[in-house]
Amino acid sequence: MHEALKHHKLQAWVKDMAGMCNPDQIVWIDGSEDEKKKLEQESLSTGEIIELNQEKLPGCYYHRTSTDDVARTEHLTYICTKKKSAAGPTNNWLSPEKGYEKAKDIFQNSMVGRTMYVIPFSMGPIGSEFSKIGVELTDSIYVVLNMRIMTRIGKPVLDALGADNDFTKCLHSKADLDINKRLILHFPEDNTIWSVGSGYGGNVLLGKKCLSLRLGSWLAKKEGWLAEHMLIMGVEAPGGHIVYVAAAFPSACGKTNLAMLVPPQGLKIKGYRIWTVGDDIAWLRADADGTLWAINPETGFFGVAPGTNTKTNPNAIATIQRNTIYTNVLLKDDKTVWWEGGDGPAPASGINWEGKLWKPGMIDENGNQVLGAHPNSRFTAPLVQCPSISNRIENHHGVPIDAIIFGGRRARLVPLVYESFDWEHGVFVGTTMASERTAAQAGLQGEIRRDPMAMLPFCGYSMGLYFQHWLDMGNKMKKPPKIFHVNWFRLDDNGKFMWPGFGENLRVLEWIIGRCTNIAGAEQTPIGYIPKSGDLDLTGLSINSATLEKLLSVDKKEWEEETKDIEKFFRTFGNVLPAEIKNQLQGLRERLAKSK
Ligand code: O2Y
Ligand code: MN
Repeated sequence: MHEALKHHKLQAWVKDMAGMCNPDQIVWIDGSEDEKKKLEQESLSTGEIIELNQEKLPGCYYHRTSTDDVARTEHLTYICTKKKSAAGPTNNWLSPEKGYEKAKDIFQNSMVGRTMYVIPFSMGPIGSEFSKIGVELTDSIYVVLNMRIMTRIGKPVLDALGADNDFTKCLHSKADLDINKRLILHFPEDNTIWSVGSGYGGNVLLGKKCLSLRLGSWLAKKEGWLAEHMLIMGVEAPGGHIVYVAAAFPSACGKTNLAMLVPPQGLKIKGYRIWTVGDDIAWLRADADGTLWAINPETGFFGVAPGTNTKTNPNAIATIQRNTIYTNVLLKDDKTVWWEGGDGPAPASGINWEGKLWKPGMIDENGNQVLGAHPNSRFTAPLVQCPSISNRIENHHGVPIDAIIFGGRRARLVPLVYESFDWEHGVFVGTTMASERTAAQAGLQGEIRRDPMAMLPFCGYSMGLYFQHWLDMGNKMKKPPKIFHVNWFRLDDNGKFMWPGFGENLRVLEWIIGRCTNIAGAEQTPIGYIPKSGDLDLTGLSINSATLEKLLSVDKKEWEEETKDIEKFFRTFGNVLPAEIKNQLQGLRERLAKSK
């Protein structure tokens, strides 16, 4: 008898959900190659996916979603807890009764004429102490094929689940793909996720944002670990020692690019190499050895296509040449794909993300440029295809983290890099993370959006308690990682980036690992330790000394203004904001007041 049949709770739940959704049949996903071929054939026959040019892009497929179903829908995403306060002031909230009731109406009979696929999946290496098992029920083959890439699925997961191990109950149905009947609901008290009415990305690949971050953060708080919106990378220094860092950036700040960084020639010759562990999510645990260890719970990249090219991210381009699912990019006549900011010129024509005939330079009825690819169009590709992939992604114990990096997109004020004084100060730095709109986003220039630890859309409980959890984690470690803040996005008076970014960011990482190994110098400032110009190796980089000085400067007046904005933001969290965080803000003010 198969393990799944022995797991009475799993059997009963599948039966129960099928009773509500009423599929024509139920198929248990085993994860085999045969099964994959069958699913591909079936979804090709219905047009759910389109086969791409198999000579140029072997194993690659194309999928288009509804035009109003192209991104995570935060306003339809809820945390459903008995008490509203448990969800905190920054999440949408419903009571579990209301949540189930509203969603049941939409799930009822939503799978009539369809198949319900049962996908057992593991976030993290199967059997690792870090890992969590989920089972997603879905009526979308696109979801099954994506989950195959993004997670570990099938029989080995059922074997690990055994007869009575716990699992997250994940239910998804496309239903009518109606935005007015779309809900993404999280029931942390029931270890359950319900998603209905969407067929896109973060809304439906329930292992990703829903389990790994929203429910993950809830479980992490309860069990004493961290579920974070962070890339993980190894920086191999000359001599072969690898320092692992985890880094959190708000969306659209180049997390995937940094995770796959290619060292510029000068640093490559010096002996630097980068090892990619993950580009989006990190699960971190303090070990008995007193240090912090991290895994990437995923097995794939779900990366943004526009802007990805051989210059910005050569490793991503190499990764997505095979076994990749492309969603909402432009389909070329030769059945290859293209996107704005990609390689090569725009094709003379193609079918765009909306399924319409497209030619370069087309203008819509409002005078706006018609795009070939949706700005949030994506590639789903296996981690193992990345040329810089770390050989430790299957390591059950993960990798030891020496540095945590928080990042922002700030046109002014925030220096290229600074190091916090200690763990508590570093947590405060994480709570102040923010992005600033640039001139490219007309009308809103200068607007600051705060996104603590890049977790505002993803923390499954009250953010104030989440900050407290970060503080408590510091007490669990004999040697907590050093915490840094970076900002690649400072602009000069002409609106030009002052720092070249991309591969050159390794020069900043070099200083960061130098600080971790006590070999790099720094100057103490009111906001933290900052490299003096000679502390960064800038050999071969043409950057003038005035620019560098500005990039590493702390403007007392502007920082005093910043503290007012931080204080205003902190009011969002009311009296749940930990005293330590308030004290840190006060400490920053006092240091600024004392400085010249
Ligand atoms: O819009 C979506 O559904 C995808 S969102 C996403 C995907 C991969 C990595 N990060 C994100 C994000 O929003 O942070
Ligand atoms: Mn993300």
